[in-house]
Amino acid sequence: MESVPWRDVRVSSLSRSRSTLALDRGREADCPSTEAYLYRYSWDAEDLQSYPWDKHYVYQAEVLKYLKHVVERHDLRRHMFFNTTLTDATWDDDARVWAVKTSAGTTFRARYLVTALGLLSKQNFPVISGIDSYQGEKYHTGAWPAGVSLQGKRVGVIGNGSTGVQVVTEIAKDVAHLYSFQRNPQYSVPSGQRAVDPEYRRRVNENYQEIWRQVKDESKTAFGFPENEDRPTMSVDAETRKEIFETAWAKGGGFRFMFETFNDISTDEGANEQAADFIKAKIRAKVKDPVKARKLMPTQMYARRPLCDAGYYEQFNRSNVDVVSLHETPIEQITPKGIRTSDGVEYELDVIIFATGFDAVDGNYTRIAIKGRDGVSLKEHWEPTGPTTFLGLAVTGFPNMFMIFGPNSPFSNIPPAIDTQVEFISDVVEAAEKTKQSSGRNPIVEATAKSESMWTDECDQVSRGSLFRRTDSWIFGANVPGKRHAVMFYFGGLAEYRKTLRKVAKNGWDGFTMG
Ligand code: NA7
Repeated sequence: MESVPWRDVRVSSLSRSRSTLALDRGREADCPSTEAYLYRYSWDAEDLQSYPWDKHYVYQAEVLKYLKHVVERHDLRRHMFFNTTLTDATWDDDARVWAVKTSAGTTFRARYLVTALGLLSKQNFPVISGIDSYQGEKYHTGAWPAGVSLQGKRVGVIGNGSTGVQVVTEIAKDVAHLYSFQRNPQYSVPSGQRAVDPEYRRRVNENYQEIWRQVKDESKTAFGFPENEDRPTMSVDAETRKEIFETAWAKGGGFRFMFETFNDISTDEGANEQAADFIKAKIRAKVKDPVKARKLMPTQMYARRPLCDAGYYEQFNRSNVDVVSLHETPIEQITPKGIRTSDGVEYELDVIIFATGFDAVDGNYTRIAIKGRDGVSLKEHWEPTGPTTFLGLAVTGFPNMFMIFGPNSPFSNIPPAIDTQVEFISDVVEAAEKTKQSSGRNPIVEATAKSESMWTDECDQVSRGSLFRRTDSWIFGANVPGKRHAVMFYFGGLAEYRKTLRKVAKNGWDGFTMG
C-alpha cells in the first residue's frame, strides 16, 4: 500500500499553537493582527528592511504600489502579459505539455501550468429582480473603476461582510446619504489602524527573521500573534474574561480577537456566545439610535471571517447614514431609480454598490476550460464531489498543473501561505526536471487519486469541530445561490500545513507520481 506520511499530521481545529513572539513582549498594544509588515513577500530580506509603510494596515493603492515596486526591483515585467485572458488550457498526453490558449490568439505550449487565479475575485452579484433596469451608477466592490466620485450622492451599499464594512466606514463622510442594506449583521472589532512610529518599525526590522519563523512555523492563522492554545473561555471568571476581551479590543484585529484571547471561540458554542455578547454590548454602546442599534445587532454565531474596522459602527451615528434590515424588510425589486423593499419604501439612489462578495475559492477554476487527461475539465472532475485537491495545489488527472491557493489550501493570512506554496511548487518542478536528465522525456508529476482523496478527507475531518462550518458564508461555499456547500480550506493551520509539505518532499514527493 502506498504510504502517506502526511496522514499522521492530524490536528483538531483552529485553536492550538505555541509561541511567544518577540514583538508581542512588552509593547503589546502596538501589535494588532494582519499588519502591513506581514502583508509582503517574506523572501526579500533587504527590501523588508527598507521598503516604507507608514500605517499599520495598508490600503489598496499602497498594495499596488508595493507590487509594482517588487516587479521593478526584480525585473519581472518582461515575463508578464497584461489584458490577456486564458481561454483554455488542454493537457497533451503525447507531447507531455499543456497547450494554453489566450484571448490574444496565442497558444503557449508549456511543460508546467501554474495557476494563480485568485480565490476572491469572481464577483458574486445577487439575483434581484429589476437589477438591469436601474438607471444610476452601479459598482461591484471587486471591480472598482478608477476615478469614481461619491461626493454628495445618495448611495446604497448591499452587503456588509469584510468589504461592506470597510466601504461604509470610508464613504459615509462624503456622501449625501448612505443606506446600508444588511441581510445578516456582522460582528466587527476595531482594527487598531494608526500611524507606524519609528520605534515600532525598528523593532519589526530587528525581529523580522523571528517574526516570519513564528508566522510560518508556529502559527495557525499566521497573523503575527501567538494563538491561545490552552485557555478555554469559561476557565476564567466573568471579570477576567471581560478584561481579556477588553485588552484584545484595545489592541485591535479581528483574528487576534477571535484566536488570541481564548482557545475555543471558533469551536465551542458557549465560548462563542461569550465573545458575541461582548461585541454586541460594544455595538449597543457605540450606536446611539436604538433602532439602528437593533438593526445592526448580529443574530448568528460569531463564526465567519472575523472582521475589523476603523470606525464602522460610529458611522451610523451620522444623520446621513441609515441601516436597512433585509430580515425585517427584504429587497423586493431594484427599480430604475433605486431599491424597493417589502414595506413599499423606494430608496432613491444615485449609486448602488454591490459589496456582495465572490464565488470564492473554486469560482475562477470552474468558469474556464482547463482540461486534463482524456479531455476531462476541472469543472467536470469536481462536479460530483465539490472541489478536491492534494494539498490545495495539485489535482489528479491534471499532470504538471499546480494551483496557487486552490481549494483546500490553509485557512490563514494569505501572503505567507502563498510564499509557502510557491516554494513547494518550485521544488517539486525542480525535482521533476531532474528526472528528464535520465529519461530524456518531458517529465510528468501528478497527484495520485488516493492522495487527493485523503487530503480532502483530512480537510473535512479537521474542519468538523469548527463553528464556521455551521454558519453560511463563502468559507464553506455557502454564499452563492445554487453552489454546493463544501469544505474549501484546510483548517489545521499554516504551521501544520508546512510540516506536511516538508514530509511530502522528504519522502520523495509522496502522494505524487513523478517521471
Ligand atoms: P462576503 O464576506 O461574502 O460578504 C458579502 C455580503 O453581501 C454579505 O453581507 C452578504 O449577506 C451580502 N449579500 C450577498 N448576497 C446578497 C443578497 N442577495 N442580498 C443581500 N445581501 C447579500 O464578501 P466580502 O467582499 O465582504 O469579503 C470576502 C472576503 O474578501 C473577506 O472575507 C476577506 O477575506 C476578503 P449575508 O451576510 O450572507 O446574509
